[in-house]
Amino acid sequence: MPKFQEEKTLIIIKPDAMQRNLLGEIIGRFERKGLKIIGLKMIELGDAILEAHYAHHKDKPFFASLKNFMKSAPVTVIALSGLNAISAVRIIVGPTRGYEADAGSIRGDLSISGQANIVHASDSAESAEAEIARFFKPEELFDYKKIDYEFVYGEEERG
Ligand code: FUP
Repeated sequence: MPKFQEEKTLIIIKPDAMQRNLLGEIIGRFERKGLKIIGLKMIELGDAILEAHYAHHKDKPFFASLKNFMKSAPVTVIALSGLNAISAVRIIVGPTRGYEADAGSIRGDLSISGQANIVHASDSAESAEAEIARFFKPEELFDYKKIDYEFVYGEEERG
């Protein structure tokens, strides 16, 4: 069993999910998994932050359309923590295109698009650190112990 090493990761609940009234459904899935919410807020994204966040896509033909989509309504950004949280969250979210994602994943259950795919989730330790810093000020992140900790993790996993 892996010893508890807290990992933090960044989620964006995208405009399609906000418009389709899926915010509670999505947050509930992360809560039920046992992940701890350490930061949460609603924001509107602008060009500068999207150009930083999607820098790896800036030369792709879909980039302008992706930016327009991400600006089309407010989003909810969430920082989560937990054991192996970065990969655990990517598994819950599923692969990029909803029409290819397994049933049971957020994208597999709730989307059928390659663009309107409900959520963003950090894909590595480096991007998680950069993305949390991009979307949250230090004082917007909370360090606290949850009372379910001893039931979410096994004895040897707890720090
Ligand atoms: P993911 O890590 O699964 O969010 O996927 P990517 O970083 O590859 O893509 C980021 C976003 O770019 C996707 F969520 C949607 C958008 N995208 C498109 O609109 N078209 C594509 O062909 C690929 C990605």
